Amino acid sequence: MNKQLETWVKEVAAMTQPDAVVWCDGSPAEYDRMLHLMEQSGTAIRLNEAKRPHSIYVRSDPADVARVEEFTFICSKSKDDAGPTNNWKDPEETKALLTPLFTGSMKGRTMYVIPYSMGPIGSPIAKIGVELSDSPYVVASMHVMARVGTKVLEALGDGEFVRGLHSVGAPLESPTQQDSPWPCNAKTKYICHFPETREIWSYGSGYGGNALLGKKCHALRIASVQARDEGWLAEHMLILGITNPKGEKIYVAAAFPSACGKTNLAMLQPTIPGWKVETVGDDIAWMKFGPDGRLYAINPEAGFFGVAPGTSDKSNFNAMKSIEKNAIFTNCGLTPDKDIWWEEMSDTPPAELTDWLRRPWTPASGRKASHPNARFCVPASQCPVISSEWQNPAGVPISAILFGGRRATVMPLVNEALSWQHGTFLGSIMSSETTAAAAGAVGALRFDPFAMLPFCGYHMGDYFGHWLKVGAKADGAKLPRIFYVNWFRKSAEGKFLWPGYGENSRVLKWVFERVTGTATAVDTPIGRLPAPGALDTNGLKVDAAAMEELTKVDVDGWTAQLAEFKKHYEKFGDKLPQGLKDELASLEKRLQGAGAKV
Ligand code: TSX
Ligand code: MN
Repeated sequence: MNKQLETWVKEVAAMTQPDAVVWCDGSPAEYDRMLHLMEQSGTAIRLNEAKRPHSIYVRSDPADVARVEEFTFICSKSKDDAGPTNNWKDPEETKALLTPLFTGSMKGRTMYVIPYSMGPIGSPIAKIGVELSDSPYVVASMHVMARVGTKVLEALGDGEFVRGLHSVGAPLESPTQQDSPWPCNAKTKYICHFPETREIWSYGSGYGGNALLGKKCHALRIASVQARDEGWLAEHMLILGITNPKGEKIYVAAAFPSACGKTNLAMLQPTIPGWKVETVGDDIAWMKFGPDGRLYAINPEAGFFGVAPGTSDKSNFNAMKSIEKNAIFTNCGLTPDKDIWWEEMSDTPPAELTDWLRRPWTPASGRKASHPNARFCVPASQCPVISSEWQNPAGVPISAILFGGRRATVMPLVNEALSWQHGTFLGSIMSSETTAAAAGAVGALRFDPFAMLPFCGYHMGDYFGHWLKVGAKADGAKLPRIFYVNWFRKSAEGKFLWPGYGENSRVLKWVFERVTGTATAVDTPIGRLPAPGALDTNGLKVDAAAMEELTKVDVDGWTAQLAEFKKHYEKFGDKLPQGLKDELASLEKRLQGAGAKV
């Protein structure tokens, strides 16, 4: 038994005062015990065994439905280490602030000790953490999303682990007190990260990224700091394998901001004959250089915790197949025959159901049956196109990295970076246009560099520098090629120019053939665009004018954006690496050379 773990568990139990401490073994019997506990407490409803075997339906408290960025803190010793894009708190002051909250916070509950491995157990890229939580929902979800239990403790031995402390912050003060179906602290929530000591303290929420500490807190915020210190990459990226009709295969990693369809791309069904896409991961990639000098990626997770609304046979057939059994559904609608439903799952909604707020609902209700952040949680192994390599401890060799955003204008369908440094520049200016739904002016650019803005555990300027360093010390010929893609270009009339979804396989094909050296490109001021005819449009119903619009350089549009890029860069002050300043200056020069109106 790991002595440090034993001591820490005792210390936390003394503080939080649970009725019992249970060490999780990770067994299927333990998973079933958690489901039963949730049914008994009113947290979960068992779904129709004939329709959705071995699955449960959960509704959270309306005050606990999403990650709480305004209460998420990076508690590094120096405020400057957290940088301008994170909330910062002093580590000692934070522990002094949170200790009274955690004191007695597990009264009347069980504290579960959840040893977990992010990545295949024993993989040289994997890391171990232990989450202490008073939530059976967290135990069950961690079973799905990570490798948990005794086998992790065996692999840990006397080694180091990330310490994750989690409480829903709703102690039961007396044995007769009626528990809430979704215990949480409606008023007070703190998601605090201590990167220097590899600790996470999460209080008050039982939902998603706030509570399943292996995911965003460990695999991105803490791991990004470990990756910086140890020379690897912890990224908010999907990983897919793509095979051509000859049976040749490459692996691609891709980062997109939210609402760009990362899970859909990871499980894509190609429309072009003979091509195959297989899923390695849909959210996080940990990448390290192998002995051969290539960059290898693992998916540190073991399941998918995906946004449910919008998921359908049309948008993601393989996700719909993945969730047929052994699933945990949160905050969607419940049909009278105890199955789940959410917006866009089917063309015709059920005639009646119960919505996520436990109210009767009909299509005429004029409101949504599911919360926009309703989720499914399922084992990755259930995906029909899961890659045979998804648990390879060595990872998969990455040949290309895609960045992208949701842009109605300016950004072409696909653009290949001129170099690793230029690719890092493209990652740093990743952005989406704000819509009427979000705060700020409609059409203004919202930057989300590398899709890491809410997930980087240190100063983003240093993060950019880390990317440049990784590229500089690698063998350039073996580095992945970098591309910027945009599925969301619109015409002047506001219609999507590109059909997206399965048709994105045409873009993946060009990426594949750039990597293997068989597709042609033209050098432009912004990067390398598909040469005329290089993009496979066989059988595609997109007219020539739209294709032209999708694959040309909008010199004036790019030029107009330079000022926004500069303003975005000013945030990072003197931590903005010289290499990125150089890239911005070179881009400006190339655009001027192309006759941009200044
Ligand atoms: O996921 C999406 N992808 C990637 C798929 C592999 N979405 C959904 C985004 C929200 C999660 C997309 N939406 C994509 C896309 O490529 N493209 C679009 C925009 C679009 C929407 C509807 C149509 C076309 C484009 N419909 C018709 O053309 C009929
Ligand atoms: Mn994500």
